[in-house]
Amino acid sequence: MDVVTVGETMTLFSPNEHGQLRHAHSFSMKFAGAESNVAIGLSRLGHKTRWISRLGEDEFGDAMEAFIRGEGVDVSFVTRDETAPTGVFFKEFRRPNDTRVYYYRKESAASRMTADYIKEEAVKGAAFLHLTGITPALSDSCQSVMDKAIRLAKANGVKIVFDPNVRLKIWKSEEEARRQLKHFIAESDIVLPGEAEAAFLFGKKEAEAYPEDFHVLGAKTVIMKIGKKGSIVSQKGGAVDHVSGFRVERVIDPVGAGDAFAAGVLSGLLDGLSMAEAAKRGNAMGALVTMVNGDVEGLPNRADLVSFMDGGLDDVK
Ligand code: KDG
Repeated sequence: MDVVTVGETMTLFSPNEHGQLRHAHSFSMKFAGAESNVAIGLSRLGHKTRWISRLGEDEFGDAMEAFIRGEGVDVSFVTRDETAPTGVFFKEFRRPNDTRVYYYRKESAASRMTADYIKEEAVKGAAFLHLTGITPALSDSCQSVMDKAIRLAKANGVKIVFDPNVRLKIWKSEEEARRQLKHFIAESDIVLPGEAEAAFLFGKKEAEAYPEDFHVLGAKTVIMKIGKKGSIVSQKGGAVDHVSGFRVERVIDPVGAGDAFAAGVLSGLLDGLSMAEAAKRGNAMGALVTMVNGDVEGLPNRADLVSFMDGGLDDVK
């Protein structure tokens, strides 16, 4: 196994019209969740991935499991809950540059995951364990899922990659979010924050958010996403590189771009690229996903990625 990830995936109802959600008349049903997005992104590039989660014993759970399995992701450690539903969320394309999400996930099957569901054989042997800051926001038992997964990864020499994925709608408070996310950052080998997330975590303005704050907590490598400008790669006590982004003609749906970025970075590292080259692949993946509606629909296969990176479009200077 190359990458193991743990987290909630929801049924997504994406409106077929732009504007306020209250006026939407028809929706496309899709599946989306930060962690399975990463697993699917990697799988499309030929890497072996496993997604661990808990689904309702319902139609959405059945459809989701089949969809993710169909993408080549191992789902053999996914369990079912007969008394809690699969979570649901809606997107709203309110206006250009204003996409919102509305969750219906409280008490979902995934929020009821407990540490018992994380088995050593599911994590052992992987190169990377990918986790995000969404999972600990779901419930106290999901916090213990994170701690168990991290403990097993460390015991088995699996590198921990953490995307803070700050989702304030599901945290009890901003203080709690900061406290817990910093705890997981301190446990991680590689951290993939967005610029706004870094500013939130360390109480700074966006332009003042620096990877160094993450190093002080203990993170060895930080790759900070800086939107269309690309990303900044920083190694603890080492060099800081700016890796330029790719031009996006028109953003259709930005949700999922960070997950595509994570998949690109991990794919690059699995292929033996340098951190900066891996970040470049991440930048390309993120750009590709924003140009298509849906979290995973724009994730490329190898040929598509190579052609985009080879100058389908120019780099942003
Ligand atoms: O990163 C994209 C995710 O935010 C989206 O798929 C929904 O997993 C999701 C979440 O919890 O917000």
